[in-house]
Amino acid sequence: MFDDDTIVALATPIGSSAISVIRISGKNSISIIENIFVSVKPGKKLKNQSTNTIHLGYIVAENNNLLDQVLVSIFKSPFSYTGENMIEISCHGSYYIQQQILQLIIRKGIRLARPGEFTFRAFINKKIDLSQAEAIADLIMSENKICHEISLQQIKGSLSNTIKDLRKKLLDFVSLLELELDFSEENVIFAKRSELFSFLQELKEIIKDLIESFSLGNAIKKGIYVVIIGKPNVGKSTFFNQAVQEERSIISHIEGTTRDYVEGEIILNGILFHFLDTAGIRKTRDPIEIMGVEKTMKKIEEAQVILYIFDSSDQEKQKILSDIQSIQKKYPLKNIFVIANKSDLSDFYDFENFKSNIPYFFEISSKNYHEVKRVLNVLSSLFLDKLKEKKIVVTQNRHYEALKLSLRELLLAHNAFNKGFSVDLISIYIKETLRYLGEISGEITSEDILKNIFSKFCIGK
Ligand SMILES: Nc1nc2c(ncn2[C@@H]2O[C@H](COP(=O)(O)OP(=O)(O)OP(=O)(O)O)[C@@H](O)[C@H]2O)c(=O)[nH]1
Ligand SMILES: [Mg+2]
Repeated sequence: MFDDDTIVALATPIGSSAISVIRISGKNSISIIENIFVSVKPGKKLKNQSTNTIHLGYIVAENNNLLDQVLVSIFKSPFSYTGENMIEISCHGSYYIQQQILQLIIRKGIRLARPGEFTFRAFINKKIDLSQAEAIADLIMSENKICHEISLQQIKGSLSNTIKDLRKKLLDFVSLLELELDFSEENVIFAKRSELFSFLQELKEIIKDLIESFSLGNAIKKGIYVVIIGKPNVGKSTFFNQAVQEERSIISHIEGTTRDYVEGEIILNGILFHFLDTAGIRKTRDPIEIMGVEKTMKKIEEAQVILYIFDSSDQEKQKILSDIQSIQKKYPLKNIFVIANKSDLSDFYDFENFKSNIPYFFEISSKNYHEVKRVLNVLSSLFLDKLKEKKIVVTQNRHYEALKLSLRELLLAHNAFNKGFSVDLISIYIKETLRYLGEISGEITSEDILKNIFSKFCIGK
């Protein structure tokens, strides 16, 4: 995958803008750009300038054809993003100028970069590790505050540092165990068993915690799904429209108004939420409504939050409570919010029984935006608090898989240790644990993994 060609790409989007940035990386970048750049200061040469400096001048093509006035930034190896010699040309942002300068550079023998190739070189030159490279891709894609924060934290190396510390300690132990194997005839013990045991225990907890953080991290990256359910006519669509601040769903007093689900998005406290308004759940013969109810059931499975709405004036309170309790039982890991709606119709409802059984219970009128907003605030705070509890949040599928595999090997090591199995077996399991942990930061990687990660980048990054 890696060659040491000098590469070029447009780092800003194609099309017109105030300025565009063209990036060049590789050992010949400075000497080649020297040939097409004329400084405003007569006689000034790029190769004599110090690193991290900016120079005003012109890009001049063959036959002294002037293309643009530009700023050229110089980064000398190793003080650059890729670790190689780099140049960034800030030119005027017209499509014509971008293409003319790019083509001129290519004619001078620099090739067009592949997607992610700059970041790949940063990785090869140990400027960043793999999980940081992935976080850079996430950062470019992040569209809300929380995703932005999580990816920044990962770029700073929070996950990699944790993994590196764990690996280093494990490596120390495994080296001592291997040493014992070398001296097996003398029957000596180098690795203190009690220390190894408590370390394995500690490691297990840390990895479990990271694995657990994934469901939250993943939900936050993709947005949290909130499915609104309840009997027909209780005010689900009214609540939904208020939440997404749009007349999205049709509201009417006729039962079974919403037959298909309707989706809307909002950002609360920097977290993206997808709300789903669904067909009211009831026994019906209408084939379209039956399909709607089936879809509702499927959406419930996928959601992180179930928002159950009922009509406060409904006489069958006991039946409603037992319905809610069976939902709680069926989905113990989901957050269940319950709303007694249409509270404006009367003051005489008694919900003591509900309040004592349901952690998130609200009496509101969905017609009143401020009351709906109160529910939304509790909802977003719930997820913000969950995030604050976690020091590190795993957001990449690849990390999640590697963590699960390393936990599997670790449990085997732990078990082998408990049962007093031989040192060589324990050391095999620990080495496997090390291997999977090493895949996260990229200390151990296959070419396929690298290709897969860097192909997700855009050209110029
Ligand atoms: N008084 C009062 N009426 C409400 C309130 N919320 C909804 N309604 C009314 O209740 C009726 C049903 O509201 P919808 O939002 O369509 O109910 P739904 O649960 O989506 O109904 P389906 O789609 O048929 O399942 C409409 O006439 C609403 O105006 C409320 O808080 N107070
Ligand atoms: Mg509806």
